[in-house]
Amino acid sequence: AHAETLEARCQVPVYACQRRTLLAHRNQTLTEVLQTMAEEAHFCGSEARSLAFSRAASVLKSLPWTVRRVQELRSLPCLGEHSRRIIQEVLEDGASAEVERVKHSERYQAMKVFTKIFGVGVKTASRWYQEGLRTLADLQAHRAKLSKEQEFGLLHYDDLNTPVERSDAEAISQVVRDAVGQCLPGASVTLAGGFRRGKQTGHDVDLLLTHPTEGQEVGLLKKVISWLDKQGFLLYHSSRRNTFQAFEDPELWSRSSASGMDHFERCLSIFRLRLPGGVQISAGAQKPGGAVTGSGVSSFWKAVRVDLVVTPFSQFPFALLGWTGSKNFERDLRRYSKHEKKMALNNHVLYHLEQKIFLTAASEEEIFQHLDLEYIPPEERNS
Ligand code: DCP
Ligand code: MG
Repeated sequence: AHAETLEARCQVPVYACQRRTLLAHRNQTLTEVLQTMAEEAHFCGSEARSLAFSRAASVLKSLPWTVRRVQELRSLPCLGEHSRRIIQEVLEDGASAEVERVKHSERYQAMKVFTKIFGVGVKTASRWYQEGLRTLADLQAHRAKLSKEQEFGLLHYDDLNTPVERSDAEAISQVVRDAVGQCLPGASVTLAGGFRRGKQTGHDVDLLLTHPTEGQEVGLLKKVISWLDKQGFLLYHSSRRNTFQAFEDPELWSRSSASGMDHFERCLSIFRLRLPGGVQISAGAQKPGGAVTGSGVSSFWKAVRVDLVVTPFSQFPFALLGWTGSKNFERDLRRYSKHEKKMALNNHVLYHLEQKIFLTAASEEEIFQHLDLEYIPPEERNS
């Protein structure tokens, strides 16, 4: 009865960017099964279905009570028939037969193993599955043609699939801060992504670099990478230049931003993180055996995925908002901007589609103000 009173009183907004979602929530069991279904749909290329399950999970994460009966879901948004059915099964039987079938299916398991390789997406993983491959050992025996990125992904598979601890993220931020300080005094390094939302672990470290004098940031990334490389911090890196064109058709960005891609100068890297207490080993030293064989246990360093993103100062608040996540929060911010405010938001700018003007912002708070949204701090963006 208490839950139903809460439900009656609780108007859950449709857009994730209108909800406050803390990391710890009350419906873990249900959100996990829905996220498995979202992942499975994504593995099948059914993005709409995947999105529906993600949105359902996201709504449950924001609830101030634990759902015990399916009737409590009556007035909630974003809960489609399929999600409700699965939730009901879990509530009544303790598990959903459909979700169990998915989790144990050969395809889901193989896709999971392959997509966990850095640089491998659903398309490549599906192709390997079609070709009859199922495991990493199959992949190696088959001598599948790999990109440079994938080769490193496979080599450091175990490390890159070990959660990155907050202390690792802080240590790497500090190393990058030292590098940036050497290359361009006054430039700043900001930890974004899940760690900024308060997560204790993550799959990578997302760092934003900028300088308060616009233009000074040009050329910074090359110097930083070269410094890090010389010090032996990089196992792999690949950079992309800035391709943002301020005078391009704003209608185009609103579309390209839907995929979560931006145009900043960026470096995808694999860091060689020295572990505290370990003896110093010379730069370039290799772990005994490949990561795939699982014999890298006794080493004093670990491989960590790090993204370095350089932003011009005037775009920094947009980049910070975009790179803080969560993905559900970002997606809904863009959707809300477009449909409720007739504005196009991406990681670079906010553009009013009818007034045809750019709305500038010096902070994330100002962006929320432009959008008539209550400010939601990073810790409450875990939708
Ligand atoms: N992002 C983006 N454009 C990209 C890549 C990422 O806007 N080309 C955004 C999406 C996420 C945020 O940056 O909201 C961080 O991406 P991650 O995949 O690292 O997600 P998290 O940091 O939230 O998760 P994890 O803790 O697993 O690293
Ligand atoms: Mg991250």
